[in-house]
Amino acid sequence: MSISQWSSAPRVPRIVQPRQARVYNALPLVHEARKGGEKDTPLTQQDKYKEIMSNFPRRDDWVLQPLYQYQGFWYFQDYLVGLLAAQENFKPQPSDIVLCTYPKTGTTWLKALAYAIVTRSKFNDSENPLLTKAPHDCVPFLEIDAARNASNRDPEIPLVATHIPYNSLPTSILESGCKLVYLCRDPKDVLISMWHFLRGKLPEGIDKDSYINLNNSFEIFCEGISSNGPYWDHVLGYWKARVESPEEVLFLVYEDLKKDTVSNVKKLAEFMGYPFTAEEEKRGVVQQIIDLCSFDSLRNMKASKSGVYSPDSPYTIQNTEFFRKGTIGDWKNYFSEEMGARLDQIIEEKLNGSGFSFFSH
Ligand code: PAP
Repeated sequence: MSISQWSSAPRVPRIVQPRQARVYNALPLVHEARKGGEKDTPLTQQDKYKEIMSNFPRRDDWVLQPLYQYQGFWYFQDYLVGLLAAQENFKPQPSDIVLCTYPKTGTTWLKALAYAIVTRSKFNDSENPLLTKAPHDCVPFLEIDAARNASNRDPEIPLVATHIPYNSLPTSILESGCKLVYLCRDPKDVLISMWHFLRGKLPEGIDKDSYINLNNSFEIFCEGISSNGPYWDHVLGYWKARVESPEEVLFLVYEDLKKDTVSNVKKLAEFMGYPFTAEEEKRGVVQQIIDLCSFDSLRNMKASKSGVYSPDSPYTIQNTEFFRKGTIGDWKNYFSEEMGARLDQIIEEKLNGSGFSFFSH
């Protein structure tokens, strides 16, 4: 694949003009990768992606690591390597259902629910892998596990998950007719959840408040700069796809899923092609799945308390980090009313005319 094919310009209909990025001099990443004078060592695929990336706009003012802009969105470097690999290599199964989310919008919950629904006739209640494996280990991420190694997938489970925006999904997915399920969440709670998560990545002993300052994170997020952001463009991409092809894209909202879990879980099962029968409803199967996947249930599983997600990738995360509060409106404990109103206004302006609004949920 030649470098020119990896243009950072957005493919397919662009939702908004990407903002003018402050462009920093990119580090010579490929040379970083060849430490110790190994000049003749052939570049790995990852090194090649990093070399390509060094041509992309870069921002150093989000947290932890620089962000690179690709097809209108911002990414951490390792994540973007996975995205580029997925675009180039990922081969979906025709029956695949792709669970699509922006980070911290309820991915873990959606993975658990979808997995429990799809596998309910495969396992009896005491055997369900969700009892012993964390949701992230039951449903692979296409840009992390599945893109790195196709054998990470269980071919009998037609589920993969992704944080990739709609317009950057691998063409193989868009052309395959795979069903997509999108879950989004109130941006104020998303930012707070992300802020906690990223702070948790800082080493012990560091002054977390000065390193990942909430006000700075808020300002930068409002500018559209965050990993996988701008958040509103992520939402808009999937919303527009849902408007165009409702039979291929299901659009869910975390707050609705919290407030009316039963009907949203039924909708999810129906859309995925695994509807509950009247007999199952009578037996209470819907409620059993909801209970199994509830915040308290998942958080208290042994795998959630002790396991590590993706130990062989750059994304080593304690499973406990995926379970914090799981509530609606935690932002009120961190932002002033004015900050909340400002972010609401930005999002509403960005979504204006699309037919979707967070205010109606
Ligand atoms: P990811 O993008 O890194 O995979 P993701 O699962 O999308 O993370 O988001 C984590 C959020 O979902 C956390 O929100 P909080 O920080 O506001 O608490 C987490 O608590 C919440 N969460 C995880 N599991 C559940 C669940 N079963 N029900 C409701 N919320 C959940």
